[in-house]
Amino acid sequence: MVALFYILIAIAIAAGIWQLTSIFKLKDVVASDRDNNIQGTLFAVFGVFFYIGMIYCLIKYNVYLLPESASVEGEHYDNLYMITMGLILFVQFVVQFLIFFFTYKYRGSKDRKALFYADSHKLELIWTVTPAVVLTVLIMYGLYTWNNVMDVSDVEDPLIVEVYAKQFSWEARYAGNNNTLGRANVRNIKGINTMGVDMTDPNAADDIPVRELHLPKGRKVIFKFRSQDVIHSAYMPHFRAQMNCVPGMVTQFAFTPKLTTEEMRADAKTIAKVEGINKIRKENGEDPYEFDYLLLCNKICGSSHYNMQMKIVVEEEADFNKWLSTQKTMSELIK
Ligand SMILES: [Cu+2]
Repeated sequence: MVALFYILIAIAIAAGIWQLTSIFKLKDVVASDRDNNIQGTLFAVFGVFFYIGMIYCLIKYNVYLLPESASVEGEHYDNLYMITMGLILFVQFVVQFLIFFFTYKYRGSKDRKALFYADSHKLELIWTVTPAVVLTVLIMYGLYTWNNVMDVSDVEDPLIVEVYAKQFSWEARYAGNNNTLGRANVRNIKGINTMGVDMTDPNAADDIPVRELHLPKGRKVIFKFRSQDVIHSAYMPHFRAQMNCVPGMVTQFAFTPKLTTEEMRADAKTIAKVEGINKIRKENGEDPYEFDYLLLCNKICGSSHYNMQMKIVVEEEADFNKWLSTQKTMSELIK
């Protein structure tokens, strides 16, 4: 088998050398008008197929886009995405057309001579300044959006939630009545204190550990992310949020949920998506699926990475408070 492999390599090298040497014969060969016409037409036909394929994919794969943002801040993210995609597609449509069209129009011909054209300062100025201005505006809007989710210094009455990542599950902790999380360290992990909360810290007693994330609609939530072992990434696609969870440090992110789980289930795009999933599930003889917000891990963090998910329930603030009051505090759990 190995010998055959070597023979094949030797044949490939020999064929390569033979092909390379045939370049020297080309110096006396000039493409005829017939050759140029064939090549030019083929290029134009390819251009048409290129556009058909692109438009087909844009329409067909549109269903894979997420439904409307479930957070207020996510709207800016979506705007940025739509503006960027709009610009890219516009430039792409125009530039590709020009490339295909001019290649066809100015295909080789015996009667045509190339024009010597050194440069145009005016043209160069236009194609340098235009992208610079457009990119500056986009980056400024991006920075505004970034500050919106990162700078929480002037937020009134936010909800503080810790999200704790570990191989291979999520845990969360609410800051309790004082809205201040107790200190935590991986060295304090013992028994049911699975997040390593420092019980000597007075702020820790009223903290509420949970295995399902509930969020109130319309109130800004500040997430504090920690990891027990490796780098994970807390990914909440419906809220357009993602932040790395890094061992030994606390990272953060903030957003304001704007659609409850029930409202998102009634969204036309969500309904269509769920119907599509359930059709496949039915064919496989599986139970139907119901939409829920999810927290996922978006870092390949180990063999069961795919298993890292936690359900997120967004509800009206009164329902949220009712649910939170039924959960046990750290001091109730650790006596
Ligand atoms: Cu992970």
